[in-house]
Amino acid sequence: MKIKRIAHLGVAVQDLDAALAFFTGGLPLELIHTEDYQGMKIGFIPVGDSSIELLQDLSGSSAIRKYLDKNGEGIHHIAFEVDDIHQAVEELKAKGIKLIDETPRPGAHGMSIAFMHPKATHGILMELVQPMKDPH
Ligand code: CMX
Repeated sequence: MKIKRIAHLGVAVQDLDAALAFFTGGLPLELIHTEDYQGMKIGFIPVGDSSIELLQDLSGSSAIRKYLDKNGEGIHHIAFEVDDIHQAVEELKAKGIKLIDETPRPGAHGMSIAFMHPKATHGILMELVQPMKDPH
């Protein structure tokens, strides 16, 4: 497995528009993409070769809702881009590292994704991502 870069930092926010007032108004950054995904509203803000991924709960029962209720706003996860996500998942499984997604699945913004479990990663929720060649 080759880890190519930090693709994004996921940040849990209560209200995407309110967060954008800071991230794109207070800071000189730009929103390039928003998407509704699995009960969340997600906004992507490039920072150099990486992005900040703002995550707002929409459904009332998303992974972000539970996190916000427990911890409040803040960094939710780190995503690493890998060269081959299927091989990466198999390597982690062979090493006995606990995964949330034992098989890669379609994520936001045209990525194939797989999460590791925070209990296996020193308390940090980590995601592997790889751009999907054909998202359809
Ligand atoms: N970072 C670090 N630890 C976390 C965490 C996070 N973001 N979210 C949960 N945890 C910890 C909790 O603190 C808890 O620890 P304790 O048992 O010590 O209290 C433990 O993990 C279980 O957490 P929980 O609140 O009981 O929540 P769940 O078990 O329901 O779910 C998790 C936790 C990580 C499995 C779930 O949130 C998940 O599947 N996340 C992956 C999907 C996701 O987050 N999607 C949004 C991102 C979208 C994208 O980038 O594509």
